[in-house]
Amino acid sequence: MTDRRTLANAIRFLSIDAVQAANSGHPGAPMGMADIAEVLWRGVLRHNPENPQWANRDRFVLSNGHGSMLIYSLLHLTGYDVTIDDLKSFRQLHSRTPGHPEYGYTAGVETTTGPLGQGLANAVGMALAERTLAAQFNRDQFPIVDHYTYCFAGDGCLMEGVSHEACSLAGTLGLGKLIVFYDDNGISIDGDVRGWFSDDTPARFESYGWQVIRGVDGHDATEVETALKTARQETSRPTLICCRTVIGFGSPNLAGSEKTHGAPLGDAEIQATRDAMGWSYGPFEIPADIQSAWDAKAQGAKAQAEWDQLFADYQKQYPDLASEFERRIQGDLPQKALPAFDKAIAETQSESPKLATRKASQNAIEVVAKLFPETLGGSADLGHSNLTVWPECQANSQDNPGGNYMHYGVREFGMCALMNGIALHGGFLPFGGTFLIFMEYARNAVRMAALMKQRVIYVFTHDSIGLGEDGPTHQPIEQLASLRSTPGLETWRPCDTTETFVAWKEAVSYQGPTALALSRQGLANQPRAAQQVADIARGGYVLKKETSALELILIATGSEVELAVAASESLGGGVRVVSMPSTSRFDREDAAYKEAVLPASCTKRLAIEAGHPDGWYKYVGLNGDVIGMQTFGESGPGGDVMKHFGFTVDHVVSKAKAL
Ligand SMILES: Cc1ncc(C[n+]2csc(CCOP(=O)(O)OP(=O)(O)O)c2C)c(N)n1
Repeated sequence: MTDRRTLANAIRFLSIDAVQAANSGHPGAPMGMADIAEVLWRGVLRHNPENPQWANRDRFVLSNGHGSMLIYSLLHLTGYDVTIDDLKSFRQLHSRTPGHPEYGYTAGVETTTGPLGQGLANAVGMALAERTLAAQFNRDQFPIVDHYTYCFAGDGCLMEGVSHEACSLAGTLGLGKLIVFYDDNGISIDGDVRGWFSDDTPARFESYGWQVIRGVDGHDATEVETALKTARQETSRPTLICCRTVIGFGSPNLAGSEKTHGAPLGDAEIQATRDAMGWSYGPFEIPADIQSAWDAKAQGAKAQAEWDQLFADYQKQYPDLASEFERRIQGDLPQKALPAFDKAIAETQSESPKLATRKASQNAIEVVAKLFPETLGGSADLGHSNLTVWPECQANSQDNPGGNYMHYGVREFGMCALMNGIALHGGFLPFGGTFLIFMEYARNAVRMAALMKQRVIYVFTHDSIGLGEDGPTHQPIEQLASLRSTPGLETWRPCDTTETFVAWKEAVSYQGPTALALSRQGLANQPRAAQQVADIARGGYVLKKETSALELILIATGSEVELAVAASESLGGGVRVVSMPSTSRFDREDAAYKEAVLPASCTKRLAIEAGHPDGWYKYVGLNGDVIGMQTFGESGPGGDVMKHFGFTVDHVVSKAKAL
């Protein structure tokens, strides 16, 4: 029987050799965490390498994503579809082993990590999803949802503020099946962390309400195993296992040094490490006995077969619940939901009063929650401002783990990173609200949702200077432009109830994230024919057609659509008003549709939006103009602020006439 250190060395040398071959990468963390990984992945982790999608697998997140060769080695050794050739092409273009673990590129990678701290927050989201799904679907004798979420995190993850947001909430929620290994090696890129990181990390996590297992020797498999056992026995608190480790463990001259963090060891040191560790095999060579000791395929197939049997019995007893579970895990929409949504949209067109779009969104959420039982809403402590609460929603908590509404607290970044974890886990349609301006606190998690193509919906209210009195700290200027420039993120800024309903319908059916930018102030519902209602989903459409030869096009979004319509009335019959709630959606339309909405022959075009103007020039062209915001706003009643910055009929009319 091969000893555990030797098994762990397989990870070390695959990592060392791949980094050396790529001439770039991070060997230190995999070398330091190899012994911990060996304990977790050989025997404890319940997974099936031949079916990485198995619904009840344990989730594993490498939050210190720079140590990507650790997870690639583990996936290869345990039998996932990650070959030795994949490891040899580490960090090469189009390989399945990119520099940082990327969701969708490599079988077994559960989330994209690299932006430190966020993987940990994703893991909290996964553990929350597991508990919520379990509460909704498990029945007596049928724990069909019953898995752990494990996470590796380094000093960098714990220095990042988002780790506080996520772990504080995990403690309050009592997520007992979340187990985090802290790689306490005392080193980050600049060297010994004591100069910049002197927190009492165990005490910090204890204060969050976590079980903390202190002082584990991360190179002693028995100690790690005992800690893991203790962690798994605690079911009402998450656990942090603090492991003292040595970065670059095994390298005779570089172990313990930041020099191993992010650079190849070099041929001479690699040979010295081989000699010191008694590893007599060549680069990328794993002897058969070591390979078979790692192979988890049979174990995984057995674990899944047991679960399959459990699920088959569950199916017999609860056929409807079982098919609903399968639908939710696959992320399919309920069959009747979209036609029902269309009916709700049509109703808004015939009977909506003047409403703020945040209020219209609340009405839409009521429809969404009824049609989509997978809805898991929430807000970062602005539920009654964002209007994300709906009459039947139930707060999710330790006492009510099946609840469909999350009080995320004042934690925008944590909320958005958790939502990514929830979406990745599967079974849910997460949405979360905050003010549009505080999207900036969450910015990188929004970007990660787009990068991973996760269906997450952001309810960003108070979408312009029109919010008024709270002033420039709260008034978004450049945020819409920033959201619109994010690849794969759909941004909608609807002008009334009907557009808001359409935006929600598009958001729930889009495989990627959607940002809804919603007004605080009331907006009248615009008249539309059925075809115009249908065209909203195309992102831009003719809301008010000219009644004589076309002379001028006014393009607007959100609260400025009303203004454009009013200005068009003063400007005469040759004016067309185009409402463009989603530029990215409109951009994907074919040329004929775009030409029908914005005919090239009409070069007099004016765009109006109370946000940064730059993005609008591609629609108005060189002869056009934009009324937007290039300064910060001001505090004052919303109407006065809008007037002060030129969002008036007179100003629109005079700008239009000047074209
Ligand atoms: C948000 C973020 N900031 C900065 C970085 C760049 N970075 C990558 S690793 C690292 C240091 C991490 O230190 P630690 O977690 O202790 O990792 P170790 O050196 O032990 O491998 C930094 C600053 C990053 N990846 N993400």
